[in-house]
This record gives sequence, structure tokens and C-alpha cells, in this order.
Amino acid sequence: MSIHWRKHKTVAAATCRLIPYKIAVAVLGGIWLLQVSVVESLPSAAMTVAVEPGTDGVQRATIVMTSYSYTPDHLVFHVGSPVELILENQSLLVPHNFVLNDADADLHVEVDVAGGGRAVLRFTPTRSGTGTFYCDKQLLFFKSHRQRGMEGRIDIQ
Ligand SMILES: [Cu+2]
Repeated sequence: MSIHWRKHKTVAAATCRLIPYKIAVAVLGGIWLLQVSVVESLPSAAMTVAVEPGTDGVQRATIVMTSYSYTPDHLVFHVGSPVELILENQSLLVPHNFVLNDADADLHVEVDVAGGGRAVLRFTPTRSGTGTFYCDKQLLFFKSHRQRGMEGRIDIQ
């Protein structure tokens, strides 16, 4: 009789210890789903920006990263002037990156931007061409961010 009681008590105690963990998982999962569903439902307008050099000769542009888009998603730069590209990740919980590997324009860039963070890319295009940039982040078995539309284009003229 006492063995049965002790066993019952152990199971009850283990269940009690699991409850805060289950609540935490449910809350975090809820926040994640809310962010993904709300942000994903926003229309991502395709936008082209032709970047002109500033008075110091630097071609400056900012790309805003959200789940799952870049704004603008099409940038045009000139050959020969240095580029300063600022990447701002506005997804607070989702890390994104910027991958650009283009043999044609000789551009090879890969940078991670943490949720809510920013990064600055500096390079000087040496020849004309067109390159596709994208985010290759992927959570578990879900579609990659690129498959969800997180992709853009850079033209060097
Ligand atoms: Cu991403």
C-alpha cells in the first residue's frame, strides 16, 4: 500500500516540475507563430533603387530585412565606386543573412544579421553584371527563407 502511494507522489511531483517548462514552450511558440504570421502577411512591395554616389564618391544604400523579404529588393550600382550597403534586420526573433555569389560581376559576399541587428557591407564593384542575393536561413524542416521569397537582385552598370 505504501509503495503504491510513493509511486503516485513521484509521478505527481514530476508533472508539477514539467508545467513551467510547458508554459514557457507554449508562450515562446505563440510569440514565434504570431511574429511569423503577422509579418508574413504584410505585402512585400518590389522596389528598385538606382544608387548614386554621394559627395564622397561612396554609393550608400540600406536594405531592410523582414520575414521574408528585402526592401528594396533590386539595387543598381555603378562600376568603380565603393559601395556601402547597410543591412537592417527588423525581425526581432528571426536571424537573416545576405548571400551573394556572382561570378559574372565578381561579387562574393555572405553575412549573417541577428534578429534586430544590423551589418555594414563594403565592396567596390570592378565590373558590370547582375547578381542574385538571398537568405539561406531555414528552420528545421520548414521552407528556407529564400523559398518563401527572400531574394533580390543587384545590377552593376
Ligand atoms: Cu532570412
